[in-house]
Amino acid sequence: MSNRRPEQQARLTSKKHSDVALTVPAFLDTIRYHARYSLGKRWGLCSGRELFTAVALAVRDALIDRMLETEDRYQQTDPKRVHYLSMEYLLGRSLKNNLSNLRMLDLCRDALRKMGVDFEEVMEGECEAALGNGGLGRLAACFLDSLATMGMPGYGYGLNYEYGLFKQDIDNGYQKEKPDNWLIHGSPWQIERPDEACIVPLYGRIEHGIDRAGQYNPMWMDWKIIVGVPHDMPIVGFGGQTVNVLRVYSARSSAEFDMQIFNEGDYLKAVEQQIASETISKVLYPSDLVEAGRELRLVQEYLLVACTLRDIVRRYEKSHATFDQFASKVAIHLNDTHPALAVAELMRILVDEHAQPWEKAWETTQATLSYTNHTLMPEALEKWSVSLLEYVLPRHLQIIYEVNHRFLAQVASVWPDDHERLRRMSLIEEGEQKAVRMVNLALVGSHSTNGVSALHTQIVKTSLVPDFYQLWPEKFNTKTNGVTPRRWLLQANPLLADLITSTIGSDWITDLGKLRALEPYAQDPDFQQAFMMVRRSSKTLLTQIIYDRCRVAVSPDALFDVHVKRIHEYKRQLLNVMQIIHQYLRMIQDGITPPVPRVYIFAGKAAPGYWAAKQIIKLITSVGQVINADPRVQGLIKVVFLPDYRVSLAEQIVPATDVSEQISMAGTEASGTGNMKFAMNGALTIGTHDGATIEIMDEVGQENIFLFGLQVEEIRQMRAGGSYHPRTYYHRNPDIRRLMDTFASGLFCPDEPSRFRWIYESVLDRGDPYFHLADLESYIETQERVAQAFKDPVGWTCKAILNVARTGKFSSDRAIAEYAREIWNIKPSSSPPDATG
Ligand code: 26Q
Repeated sequence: MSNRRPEQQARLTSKKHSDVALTVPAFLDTIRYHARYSLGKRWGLCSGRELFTAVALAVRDALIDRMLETEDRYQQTDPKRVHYLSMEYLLGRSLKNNLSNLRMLDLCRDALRKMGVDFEEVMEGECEAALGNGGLGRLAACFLDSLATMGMPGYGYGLNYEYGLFKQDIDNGYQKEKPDNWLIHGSPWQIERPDEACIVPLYGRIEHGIDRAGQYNPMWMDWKIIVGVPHDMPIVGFGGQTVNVLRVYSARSSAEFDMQIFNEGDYLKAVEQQIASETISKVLYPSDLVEAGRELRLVQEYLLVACTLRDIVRRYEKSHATFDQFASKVAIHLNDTHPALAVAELMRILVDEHAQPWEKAWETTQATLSYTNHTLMPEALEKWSVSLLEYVLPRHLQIIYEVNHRFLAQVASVWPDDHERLRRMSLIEEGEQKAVRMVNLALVGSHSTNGVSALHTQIVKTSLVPDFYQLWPEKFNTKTNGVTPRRWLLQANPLLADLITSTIGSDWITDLGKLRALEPYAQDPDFQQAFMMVRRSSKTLLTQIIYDRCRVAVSPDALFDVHVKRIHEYKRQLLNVMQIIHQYLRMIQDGITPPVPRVYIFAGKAAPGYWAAKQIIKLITSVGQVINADPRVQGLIKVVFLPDYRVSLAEQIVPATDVSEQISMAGTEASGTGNMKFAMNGALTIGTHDGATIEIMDEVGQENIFLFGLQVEEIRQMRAGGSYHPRTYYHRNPDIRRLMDTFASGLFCPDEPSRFRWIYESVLDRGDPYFHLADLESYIETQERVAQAFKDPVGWTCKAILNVARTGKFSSDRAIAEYAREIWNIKPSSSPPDATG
């Protein structure tokens, strides 16, 4: 098994699955056809990118046939459909994924070999679609894969940002941002649909009219227009039976629709207006913190909501005369509060445009919408100032006030005279700057609110919105996140995928619980051997990448300790650095050699305006520079920061990871999804009692994971009682004192010794808000246990195999099945594919 080359192994998997009628010569012809007639190039003169485009267009042909078939199927059977609204989709590259799900990987490899073209080089020609920041956007992408794989009628809706998440350079150890102009050469995956463009009015004022029947009839007047042009991206499920659509909108202007300019006939102003309109979908907001009061972001959110709802209503009206069946045919899901204006927009459409009575419209709205919360951090909760909303969306603000009025009356009928409670539950935050609380709006306007792990849902109920939980306990539920095993195991780790398939068959690809059948092999010396070989070749590949990008040579026999995710104080990359500094000082000052050589691997982007996060990147690179150059610790410890963390880099890191760092302060990471990808690929987790990491422990067993640190309740009590004093740890523990002092001494920044003093002060003088010192001792001890465990390769491998075998729960297929059954009430429209082929 283990002496086969990757290519041969991959072929084994896909030959078995191959159900595609296409032959190698036919596929080759299609590629050549596209090179010539779509790109206008002679084959021999195509650049790398053009080769990619020609191959992608050939694959797109296969996708489009199946996409049209899928849409016909939905039209014929008129099933209930889900519409997933998300400001972010972190898709990454699509060519290999599409080939793999169509089971055309081998076919394509053979075809390209015949043409004398390197397969991997063609794959590298694709720009990544980085239309997301991190976890939330990547989750949306995994969910699309699962919906299609399970044959669920589901559409994604988003924005077609011209610039995705910024690219990260590391310059003198600091992060530098560069624009990601990913659409500069167009995308072969997007089908523009100008005929379905959508007209969106904004700004203007409300005229308070009375209709013929004497009813109040508000008129939204003097609005400006932007146009949303849809671009459809085919999303193919594994096996190729279902191809759903992700519809992303680009903003365009339409001067002739703009009442004001049209009336004035001012040409230059119209052109300026056009430029302004087109900036709306220009760039993804690069943050997981909310920046208050950004008008452009509000307009982006409304563009998504307005275009999507028009599309949904248009499709519904094609086959239904009234709105009576709307909620039984349409589910609309809000990925966080970013699209929560959908509550007001759906009410506006039903009441203003379709003359529905308020009560009936409200019943439909609540029954249609559902909402996922992804964050507890107070600074990440969306609020829009009343004055901005009044300016941009006056009618929506009016509707929100009416919703609030009726809602508070309901609360008052349950808890009369409880003014404090009314204040807390109101959709409007009173104060100097009145603001609409989007969490409250999403909660009130939907029938379901879910958290993304068991612990997170518990915190949502008891601490984020306890009043709402008391009022409507039945609305709250948990949907633990998941990740797609197609991208994160089958494609990212083909060697492990083949080892698994040759051992237990291929059913696991669409039924990840089947990995349990690997459990008996954890003790099998032959399997262990094969497993170790697979991991070693992934690690060897990563050593090359590390050398290419960081010029640091590392050994694949060292323990690869990996901390990759967005840089954020709550995620505590700093805790990891403290531990590294401690290890280093023990070596050079105490002469203690660690049990095993280790490579600490970091990667991740900091929001451009997040000073502390950017300083932490500089800290990691500075510590790396000193340690990597110190001859006293050669071969024992290395620290690297891989620039520009993104989906494709994660695909290379995950299979090569021994230890996965999931060390957020308990109660801060809603779920995490990286944690799942690593465990599924055989990394052992060192982590806190936070997010879904707790559920990973429940699955893999306490003896196969390293959990440490304070739990949510302990932290809460220490906070409440004012009993956390970081200085006590500093004075009590000489190791902690020694490592903390390096932040003040300039050991890691001799050119500017005060550069990291802020860390010393923030931790010791400003209360250490993320409890680094409270968890440091147990983290250090636990890292010691990790090293001891790694010294026993067979014992370690056994644990790693059990991690793979027991992480089936964390497939996004399981998550989507739960959403479909318990929230959306949708069913597969075809039987799921039979992975045995
Ligand atoms: C909001 C307003 C204005 C600008 C930006 C934003 C914004 C953008 C992105 C706010 C939040 C985000 C992203 C949040 C996010 O990724 N949360 C993560 O969601 C994952 C999927 O559920 C969880 O696993 C992570 O724990 C959670 O941090």
